[in-house]
Amino acid sequence: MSVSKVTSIGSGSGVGEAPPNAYRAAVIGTGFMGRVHSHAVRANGGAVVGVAGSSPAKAEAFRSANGVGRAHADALDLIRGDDVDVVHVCVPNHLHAPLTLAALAAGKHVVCEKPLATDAATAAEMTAAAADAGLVAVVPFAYRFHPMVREARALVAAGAVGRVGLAHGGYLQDWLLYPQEDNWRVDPRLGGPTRAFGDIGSHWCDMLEFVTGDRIASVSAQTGRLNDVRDGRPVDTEDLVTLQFATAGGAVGGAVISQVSPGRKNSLVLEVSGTEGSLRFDQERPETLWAGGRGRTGIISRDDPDLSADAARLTAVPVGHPQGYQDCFNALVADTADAVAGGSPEGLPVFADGLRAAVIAEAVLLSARERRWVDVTEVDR
Ligand code: 4PW
Repeated sequence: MSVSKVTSIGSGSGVGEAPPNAYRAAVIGTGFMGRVHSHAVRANGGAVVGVAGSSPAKAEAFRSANGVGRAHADALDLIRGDDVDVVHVCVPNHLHAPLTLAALAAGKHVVCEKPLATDAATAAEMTAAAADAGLVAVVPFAYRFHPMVREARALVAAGAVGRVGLAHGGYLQDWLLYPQEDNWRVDPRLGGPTRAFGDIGSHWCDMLEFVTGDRIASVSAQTGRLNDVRDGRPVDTEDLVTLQFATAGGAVGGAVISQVSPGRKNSLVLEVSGTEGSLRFDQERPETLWAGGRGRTGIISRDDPDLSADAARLTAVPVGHPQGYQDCFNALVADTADAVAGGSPEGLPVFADGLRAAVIAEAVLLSARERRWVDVTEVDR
């Protein structure tokens, strides 16, 4: 299916001259992620032709606040529209599979939020459906689009770290700290059986594997909970995870995952060290990379003249003008558009990566439940 020029659509694109591969999107979901995806589509010169949400009123409110073409009461009507090239699925996790499968069946490319599904078997079914349809199917592991994450990856690949022996860090937030704070993610029927790990631990593991090119082979995990009751209801999902792992390449490591760490807003940190050096990326300081060595230790910044080509291509604004979270999504949409137009952009996270995250999450839950080391192959069907 070809992507038509977006300039003719008018409504919502907000640009004069759209990039040749800008696309027309349907956004399903009216929350924070729906807004982030919509901004990214438009930043790439595309148009959000329609939105659907959990109620007609929410869809209409989103439409008028975000300059979207039209509001739909029925997501399936929107998905099937002739003027939709790519469907962005930004709804609670249990709806990812039915909406994605409907979009693929309608011949639409898909960007589906993570976790791709609430279990690995469904994620596998979605991945197979996308492959069978020959459509672009992206899962937004958006932190891959920080230039300094690309730089870390390029440095590891070039041997600057040597043989990686240790990887550690974590992903800490505090937005679910208090028992009165509730969210659909807390409910396993809507969010799936893992919450903190599925929601943010998945980003950490994706970043580890993306940067090192290595794979987590076995895990030993514990889960914990600060709040057993939220909003008067008992809670089944975890607030906390501690993870130990070994990789196929022979490294060992650990990560701590929490959505209840006071003061930690979006602290995603990965440090890898090897026989030659260490690298540390901190998502809350995304313009720099700490590079450690026995001889020399320093900071690599986004204006380094030796920045790798892949890091340099993701530089959106001159140094001194910080770029961050939304820029990552903008870049993800630009690469999605490239893939829709037939390109093969470097490092685009696709459904296979979402399936990989779902498999690791199941291994983590199994390990915590049975209090033992689990080989990822045990759940990798
Ligand atoms: O994917 C994650 C979300 O579910 C995000 O990167 C941050 O934490 C923002 O919202 C949640």
